[in-house]
Amino acid sequence: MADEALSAGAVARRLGVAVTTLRTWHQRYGLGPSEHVPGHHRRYTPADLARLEIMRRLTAEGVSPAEAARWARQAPDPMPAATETIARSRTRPPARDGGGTIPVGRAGPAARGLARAAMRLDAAAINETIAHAMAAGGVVATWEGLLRPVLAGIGERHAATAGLIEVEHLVSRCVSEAFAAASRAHATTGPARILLSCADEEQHTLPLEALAAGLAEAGVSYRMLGARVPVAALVEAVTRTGPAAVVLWSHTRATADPTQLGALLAAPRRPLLVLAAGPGWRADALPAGVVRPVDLAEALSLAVAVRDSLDQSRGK
Ligand code: B12
Repeated sequence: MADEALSAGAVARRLGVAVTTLRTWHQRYGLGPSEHVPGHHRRYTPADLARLEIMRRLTAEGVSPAEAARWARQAPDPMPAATETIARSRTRPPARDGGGTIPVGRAGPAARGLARAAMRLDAAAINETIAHAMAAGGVVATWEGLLRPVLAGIGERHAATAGLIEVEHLVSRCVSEAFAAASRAHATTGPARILLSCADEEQHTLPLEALAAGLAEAGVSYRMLGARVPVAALVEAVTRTGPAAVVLWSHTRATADPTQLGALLAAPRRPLLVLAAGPGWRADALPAGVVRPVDLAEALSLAVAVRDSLDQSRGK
């Protein structure tokens, strides 16, 4: 190990960060050099380097340094042969998933089966499991009991190992397709009074797709703008279509700029209800008049209530 160990300067160059940043990560988060040769400065081992690469990558993605450090410290030691590749790469995961399982907490056997199918990248089994759950229990039960635990488990494993990206993508794709099929199966008529949109730069669409499928199941028409909607485009859509409710999804702090909500409230055709949905939004930073649902069921019932009150006021 000794001849593979690196000085702080060499590590800083490889990672593209300042030596002072390395020092801060060492002092504040315990991510320092672990090799000690008496009479010399401590040096960074390949395992130290792999942990620092996770730290660099996650902080660059907007994860807080304290949270990134927690994941970095939990990362398993890489194989020596893999370390060089890891250190050179900016985008590849620092440790590859070597099998294992996706944790699903207390979720039932269907979720465990889905997690196993996901690990095998078995799209047919994933699709079948989701379709079966949708047919048996509907959108909310499928989301809460099956999909959410597996998605959260994938996120957990990914954060700890930086692996499973292929699993995350395949499962996301299958979930999207299942929700799209459910939405088509319950095709609604009448004006779309609910507008669904992701915040600017937000790529996490699945919860919004769950809401869309839930609305379709409840017979409520909606319009879905999908991922990464710039605020000007969102306001334009509101101005042109005059929705009664707008649901703006933000999954991470990085996309939760409350001025987007302010723009909706100031739009010429201000919606009756503006929902800030998703874990990105900070409850204490929302403009007055914005509602923050806690889960899919609440978002659904608020949207259905708006539709019902409009129908009543129009004497339908
Ligand atoms: C699938 C996934 C992706 C897919 C998304 C595909 C898609 N079409 O949506 C892809 C691959 C695109 C992706 C990209 C990225 N991702 Co991602 N992703 C996930 C994953 C695994 C699941 C997301 C999801 O659908 N969650 C749904 C449930 C599981 O989330 P939940 O928090 O429990 O949600 C509850 C609340 O939101 C609440 N709720 C409150 N109001 C409402 C309203 C409604 C209507 C609903 C339904 C629910 C609800 O109820 C929900 C449960 O029902 C998560 C892990 C996770 N735990 O979420 C990471 C995760 C969100 N991603 C993460 C990251 C870092 C990224 C990337 C930056 C990675 C990268 N290097 O590019 C990019 C982000 C790009 C961007 N700018 O948006 C991090 C975020 C860390 C952070 N705190 O900031 C996570 C947490 C993974 C991790 N642990 O590191 N991701």
